[in-house]
Amino acid sequence: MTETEVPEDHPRYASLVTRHRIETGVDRGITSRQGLIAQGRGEAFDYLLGERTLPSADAAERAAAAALLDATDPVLSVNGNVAALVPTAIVELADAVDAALEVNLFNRTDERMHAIADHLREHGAAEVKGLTGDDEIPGLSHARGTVDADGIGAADVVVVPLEDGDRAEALAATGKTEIVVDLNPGSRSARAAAIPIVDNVVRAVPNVTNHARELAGAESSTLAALVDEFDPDAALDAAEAAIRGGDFERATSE
Ligand code: PTJ
Repeated sequence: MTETEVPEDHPRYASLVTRHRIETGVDRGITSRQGLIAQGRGEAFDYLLGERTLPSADAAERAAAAALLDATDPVLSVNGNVAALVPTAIVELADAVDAALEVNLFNRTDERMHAIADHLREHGAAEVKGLTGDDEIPGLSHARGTVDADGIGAADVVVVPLEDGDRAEALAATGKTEIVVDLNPGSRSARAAAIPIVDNVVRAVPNVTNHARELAGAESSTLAALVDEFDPDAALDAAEAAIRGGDFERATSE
């Protein structure tokens, strides 16, 4: 069954399409098999959140847009799940905030690095970083810490969707402003981030772009105020409260 063959009237259409994208990503050598497990974990949290963008996540997405627009050298990090799920949307976000795209993998192989870079170019990316690998995030062993010196290495603001906790903590320790997209508000990645976005990457990335388009042309002081006013702990608490206090029957009966 291809994406176009998923029955549109199925009550869980959006979820089925997402699963097919990840499956196709694995078949094409873009997504790692661990990416399937990560997706399953994310889906469970999304059920509990009611598969919607919480007001607190929308506020985080607006703060993320402001931080990206106000950045000097913003970079969007792309892994195998992001490339499979939102290739067009991540290229559009990069264009909207004038950010670089960098392939950056937890399970780094040359084959997957090239497959993802090609996939992003097929979806409109003019330039894709990550293949040079001439810098390291301090404190990470092996290829997990490899980045481009003129990409994540030089960035002041980095978006890392679906990130491993160790890497997110090491990146935050470099002093860069870290924006994490992660459906688990208790994950170390979300807790390490200056701006944690607790939302599905398929909703979060287009919504950050929408906010960026609205905020385009705003003064730097306005953008900086939006970032300063954002409270990461309050956002994480709101997501946790939504999960613990949610209407479980409604979320799972669709
Ligand atoms: O392509 P690679 O080699 O860089 O590997 C990417 C994965 C995601 C496999 C790797 O970074 C990994 O193993 O990540 P973790 O430690 O499983 O963490 C992934 C986090 O993302 C978990 O907290 C999930 O709940 C969350 N997550 C999964 N799917 C989504 C998600 N968050 C937002 N949107 C999703 N669709």
